[in-house]
Amino acid sequence: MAGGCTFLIVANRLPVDRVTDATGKAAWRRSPGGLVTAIAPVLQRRHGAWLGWAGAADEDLKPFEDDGMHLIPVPLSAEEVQDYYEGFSNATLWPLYHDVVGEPVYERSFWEAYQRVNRRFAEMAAEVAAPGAVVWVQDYQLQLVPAMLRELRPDLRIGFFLHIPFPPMELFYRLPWRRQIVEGLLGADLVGFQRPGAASNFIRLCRRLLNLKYQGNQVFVDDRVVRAQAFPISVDFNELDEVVRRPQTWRRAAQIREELGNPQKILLGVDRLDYTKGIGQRLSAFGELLGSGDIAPGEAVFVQIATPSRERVEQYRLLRDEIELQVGRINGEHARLGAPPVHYLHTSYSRAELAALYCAADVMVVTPLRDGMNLVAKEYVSCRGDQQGALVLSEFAGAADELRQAFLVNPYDIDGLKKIMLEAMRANPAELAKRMRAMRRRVATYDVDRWAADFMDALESHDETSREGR
Ligand code: ADQ
Repeated sequence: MAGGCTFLIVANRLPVDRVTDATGKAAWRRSPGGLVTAIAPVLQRRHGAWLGWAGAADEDLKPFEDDGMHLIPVPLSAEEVQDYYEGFSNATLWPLYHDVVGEPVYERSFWEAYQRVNRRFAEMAAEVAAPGAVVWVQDYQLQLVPAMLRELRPDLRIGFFLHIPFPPMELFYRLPWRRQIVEGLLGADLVGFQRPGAASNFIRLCRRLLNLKYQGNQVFVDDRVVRAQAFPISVDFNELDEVVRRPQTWRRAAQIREELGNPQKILLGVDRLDYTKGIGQRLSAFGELLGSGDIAPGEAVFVQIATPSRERVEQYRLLRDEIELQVGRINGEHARLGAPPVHYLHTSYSRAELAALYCAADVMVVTPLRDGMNLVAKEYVSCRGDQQGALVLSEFAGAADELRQAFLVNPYDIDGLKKIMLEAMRANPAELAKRMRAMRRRVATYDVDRWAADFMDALESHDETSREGR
């Protein structure tokens, strides 16, 4: 059975959040975040549809239109949310794919739910896709969908993009269902990753685990060719660049500085509260610099914005307690009345306010232990049209491949982190400008439109000619 959608996005979540307006009526609002910004314009241009979960358990919603997009909700029961989403996706795959920086939970009931929910997504996609339609499946929650969908609808062109890292073979091998996951992904014509290293990890795995032949970035599966390639995701450079051209953004940045007591230097971290982001490491380094007197009292403040996430997963609750303890300890030891050195906030900000924070920050500290890309680093660069500001960036973020002029650091090395944070604080304006100019050139060229266009071009040009090298 085929439907009428010629272009379909399949993602765990729909690109909208439910909000209640002033009259108490429920409405939908486009979700913040990179993926939606990147894909919504492509979807609107192609009059496509987006299939995903609406965010609440046990509800059966009809398809609806919002913001020029046709949205098709996929229902999930409370138990499925627990086992497929919080369980297999966020307690098994997330830590495993991030180099085991958290301990993965291998639970058979989670796997059962993952398969069941992936099948539901595939069946619903098969029903609405028009003959020969293009279907773009997103991220680690839906890795079985490509093969399930291909089985139901071999006529479709299927792309898959993984937003998080893909681990080295030695780690991936631990997964009891490793074979099924790789076979699931191989249902796609094109499997996209953030970094070239992730694509090579995947290709090596196809060879070792499934004994498949490959050449360059092509893997040969039965009579098909699957391409595995890197497409580093990016941000809407022009949108941010435009926001910071408005004088009110800089006025707000100056006001933020004032509110923080006009310190010489403001250091900033903006992250989802996640154990992969290295928040504890950067706070340790900052605390030690205060303790040793390398940073004088009142010289610098650290603003850490940490949006709580996945709070029903135990590791996330523990992390939150740990970070709160650490902030409390640093402030207890080093604060003066009314002037804490660490400002720790859970607030969710508008784009304009976030841009003002980026403009106010002398040093942006991005220190994940592992990260697929990290959009915050690219957003900071996009906002610094004044060519100032220093970016301290972990070598283990995908963004480090492109932002080579950042102050690169190994976040596990606390002494190294201290040194580089000081270096970034003390760098002279000419050096900062040189680094920032180069990074801005990169992000301006490889922006999010380019990412989506490159992926779609590769997917749509994937045809029989790919087999020439066989
Ligand atoms: P995340 O792990 O969520 O994304 P990141 O890439 O940094 O990480 O994106 C976070 C986004 O949320 C940014 O756009 C940021 O501005 C926004 N944000 C964070 N805190 C906020 C706050 N308090 N208020 C408002 N906005 C806030 C996953 C992968 C990444 C990959 C992206 C995209 O883990 O590696 O870069 O997907 O593929």
